[in-house]
Amino acid sequence: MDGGASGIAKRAEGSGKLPGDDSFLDGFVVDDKDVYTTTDFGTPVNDRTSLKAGKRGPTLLEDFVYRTKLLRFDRERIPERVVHARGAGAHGYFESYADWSNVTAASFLGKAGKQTPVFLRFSTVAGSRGSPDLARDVHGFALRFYTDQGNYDIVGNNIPVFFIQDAMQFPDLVHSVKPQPDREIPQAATAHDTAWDFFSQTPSTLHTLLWALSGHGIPRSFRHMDGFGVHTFRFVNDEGKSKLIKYHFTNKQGTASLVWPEAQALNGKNADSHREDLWNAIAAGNFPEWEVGVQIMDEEDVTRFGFDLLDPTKFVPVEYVPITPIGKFVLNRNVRNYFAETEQSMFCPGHVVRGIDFTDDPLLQGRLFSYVDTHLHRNLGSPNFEQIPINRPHVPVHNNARDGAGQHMIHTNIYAYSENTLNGGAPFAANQTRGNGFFTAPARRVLDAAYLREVSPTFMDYWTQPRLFWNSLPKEEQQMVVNAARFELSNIQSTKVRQNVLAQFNRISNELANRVAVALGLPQLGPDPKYYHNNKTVGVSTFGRGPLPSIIGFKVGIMATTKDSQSLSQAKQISDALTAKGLKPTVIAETLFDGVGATYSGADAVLFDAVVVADNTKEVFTKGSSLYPTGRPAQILRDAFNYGKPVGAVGDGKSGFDSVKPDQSGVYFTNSADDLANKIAEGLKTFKFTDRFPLDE
Ligand code: HDE
Repeated sequence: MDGGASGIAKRAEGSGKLPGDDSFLDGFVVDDKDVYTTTDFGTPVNDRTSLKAGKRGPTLLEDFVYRTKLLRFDRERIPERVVHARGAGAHGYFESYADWSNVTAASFLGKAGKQTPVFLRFSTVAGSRGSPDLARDVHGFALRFYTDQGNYDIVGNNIPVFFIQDAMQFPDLVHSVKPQPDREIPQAATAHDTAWDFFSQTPSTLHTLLWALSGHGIPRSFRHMDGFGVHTFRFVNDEGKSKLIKYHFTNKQGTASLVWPEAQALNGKNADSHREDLWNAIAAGNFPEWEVGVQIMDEEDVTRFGFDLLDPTKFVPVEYVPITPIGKFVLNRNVRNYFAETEQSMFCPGHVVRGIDFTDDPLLQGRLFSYVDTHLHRNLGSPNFEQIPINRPHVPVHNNARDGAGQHMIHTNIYAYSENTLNGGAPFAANQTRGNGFFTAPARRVLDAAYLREVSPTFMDYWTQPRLFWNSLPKEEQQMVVNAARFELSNIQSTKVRQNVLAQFNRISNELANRVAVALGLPQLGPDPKYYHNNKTVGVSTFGRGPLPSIIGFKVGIMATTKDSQSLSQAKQISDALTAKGLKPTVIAETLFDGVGATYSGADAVLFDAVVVADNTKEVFTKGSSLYPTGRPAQILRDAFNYGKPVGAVGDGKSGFDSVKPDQSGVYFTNSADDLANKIAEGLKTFKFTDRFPLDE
């Protein structure tokens, strides 16, 4: 291995492949084909049986083969992330749409068509590493650019605002949402007293909470959600002129979310649905894409919109500042080893490059400390986590940092101090004009101010923007928020906490508060109108956004019976027609059989985006069988319908739909396999037929 970061840079450059490939990791890959087992120090050995004194005798302390095998095993885990423990990552590349040097000196944005490798890790926040994917939660969106001027990480989320305004509050937030400490229940859920007690006492949480209670909390998949940088950052150009910016990562697949009962059931049936969807899409060559956009604002705009751009609980509505698309990224390569790449990826908001700068957002400022600190902890105290293959920059690293556990570099410069003369002064200090260095925006100022532990008065309106969000949701998604709040609050024990939450909701909307109150058996509240307004914005819902641009990789269950060859051959025909459209059909029958991919004992509506029934299947719905739970085939259809999925049937397959009227939207009865496939594909673009979901009167 031609070790060292510069060696890696050369390999990546010389490979001649798109930067989206992960060839920069090639030098670290270990493949075990046709080789003998060795110890960690390279001695070929037999590690199948321990060394014993006689056939039935005790294992000997001398057995270094046993000892090294076990001591390695005993240390396989590193601490999981204290938050965002559950996640999945993939490689890809970013491509700049243009030369953006008028606004930023960042080299990866310096030329139209310029490509930069990226690694993205998606996550949920509250659950532990083994928790199910479909927890209602904010979702992490941590994006690393391996630029030719060093690594740049945007450690964002799928919701554009955050719960709190000061990093000092983060441990409190996390303690409140994590499982209650006595019994460690519930896992990956906020439906418990401590979470809502904190939320109701910290009204800055309300805005993010409403987003999480809407479809944004339960996306269909990582591919179908957007990302946001959340904080306001700075772009700085070569002349030192700076702009305030907000990042948007807009997915090109279309935004799609599940409904809550569906998400809960899916967690039981397939706890890995999000990571599986991402993996399968990339493995099949259906590479997901996001457009990178920025809202660009002047330094003077910081309090112009009626809120403070340094307050991370606020977003900038697009009516105020449009989003300028600056590039796109594509995820086109799965990891080769989950632990080595995804688990050991260590993102840092403080990983920045020339042309980018921070702002004084107190949450961002606090994060700049916490991530490095947590990585030191996760890497068992060693700062050399930056040298782990997935974390290395693709450019040479030169500084006077030395040694430490797991040091991989062989530093030959013995003058590891600055200033020196004996090494000609190198490594030199780089800055705005020398060595293409990082520099702080010259416009940045600290006001002449006293030292305070106080919240800025410009941060104290916690209700206007949640109301803007609420007003802007279609009624189906408002209902979703109400239902989610009813679920969460009916699962907590304390009436006092429920009342505190309703009082906060009531400052956002009297209607919201009272629709939740009614389900909790609590009295209706009079309006608390100080922050009420009728403004709306666009682009904040997950429902009602029009047809999805892409349905590639969506899953369709085709119900058939092994008792009828016609039913099976028609299922096959439907399957072929759907496959031709880039969908992933699975034929379901009583037993596995040629062309049958799932059984009624294993299949469930939540495993599919749409469900259809082949002809000649009547018996499946009318006769029971010991091969599957009572009523299961009919239940699959009923659930699919109730979860708002497109459903349909050919011929007498219709008999399975005991309670479904053919004239409802998203229900397709036809006499031809091809026609059904066409209709289902069309229906999948709508994804959820929300008119099936009951609304409050
Ligand atoms: Fe994080 N956050 N966070 N966070 N965060 C972590 O770092 C923290 C915040 C986000 O896929 C931790 O490596 C503080 C906002 C993502 O590896 C930790 C504050 C946003 C990830 C940490 C915040 C995020 C993390 C845990 C101030 C969106 C996963 C393990 C209140 C803009 C990254 C780790 C990955 C992870 C601290 C708030 C996003 C402890 C102190 C706001 C996507 O360092």
